[in-house]
Amino acid sequence: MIDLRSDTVTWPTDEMRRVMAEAVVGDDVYGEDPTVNRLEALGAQKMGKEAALFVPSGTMSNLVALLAHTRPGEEILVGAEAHVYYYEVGGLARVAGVLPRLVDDRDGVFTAEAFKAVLRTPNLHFPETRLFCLENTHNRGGGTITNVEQMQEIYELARELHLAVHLDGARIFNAAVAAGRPAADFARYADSVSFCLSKGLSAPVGSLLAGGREFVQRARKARKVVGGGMRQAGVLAAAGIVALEKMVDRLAEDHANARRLAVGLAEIPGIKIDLARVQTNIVSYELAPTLTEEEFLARLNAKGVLAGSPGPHRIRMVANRMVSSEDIETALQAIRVVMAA
Ligand code: TLP
Repeated sequence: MIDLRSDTVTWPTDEMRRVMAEAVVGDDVYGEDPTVNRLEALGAQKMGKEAALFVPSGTMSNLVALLAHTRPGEEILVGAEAHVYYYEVGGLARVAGVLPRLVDDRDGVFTAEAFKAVLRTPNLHFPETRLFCLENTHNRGGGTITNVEQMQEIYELARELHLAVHLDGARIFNAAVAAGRPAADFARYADSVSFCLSKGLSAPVGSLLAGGREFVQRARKARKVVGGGMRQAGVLAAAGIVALEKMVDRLAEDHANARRLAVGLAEIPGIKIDLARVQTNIVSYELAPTLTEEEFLARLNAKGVLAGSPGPHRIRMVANRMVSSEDIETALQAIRVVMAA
């Protein structure tokens, strides 16, 4: 099977499995796991932040960030297409108890204008606004990048309003590699940043939530609330260290494969794709109205290719370490046959 459903399908590398077996561990709830401590320090350093917290998933990382930034009943400004609003089972409302006010991120990019457009002047009737939530790269946007200058403008707006900024940087290293800049250049314009080790970076489990020391202390407590305090988690953190030290540069291969795939797709009748949106490892495209996404995915599956669908007549394919450039050619051929039928 050529699995293009997500970059989450990546298996740990041989080196990861080796360091996991040999990891020096302790009880992390006591702060005594040296490997977790090393991963957290490394993650903080990569983001240019004072501290970081190891969490089991990107979903928990975003949730814990909301719990640490807000109180129930407060309002957050979040992208209408953002993962934290769209794909996290409503945890923001159900667990954090915050009210989302939606910002237009349909183009897969966040702008200060879009935030300004939904800001309200304080009023007795309104909830207190507390936080801006960004996502970079933007998953539903198709792996699109909000550039550093746009992030800076949003951050300056938040500062003027005394609001905090959280960045869902699940794929921040994809943005960094594509832009040819360190991830810290992006993270600089957020008070907290969540990033995943288990996507293109291939660790089996885990995300990090980085920010100021005091924020991370609050986040540590919030992680305990949601049952995310882990014990000998150094076994997992060991793979995370390899992910951060050795796997970032290779994301360029995924980007090249995504581009290869997108260019091939653009030539297939019945497929509509905006090549300008293919900026990292995600390829999102539209099928002719006569073909449903279910039909397309089933026929493709029968030819040994797995993909996903973010909505009606839409298909998402994500380049990842398990898929070679030859596999991309094979997948393209399968798509040509399905579309010709
Ligand atoms: N995204 C997954 C699915 O949940 C859709 C995927 O296959 O892309 N933020 C962003 C921007 C994400 O894309 C994801 C995962 C998460 C957070 C959550 O991470 P996990 O899966 O570790 O909870």
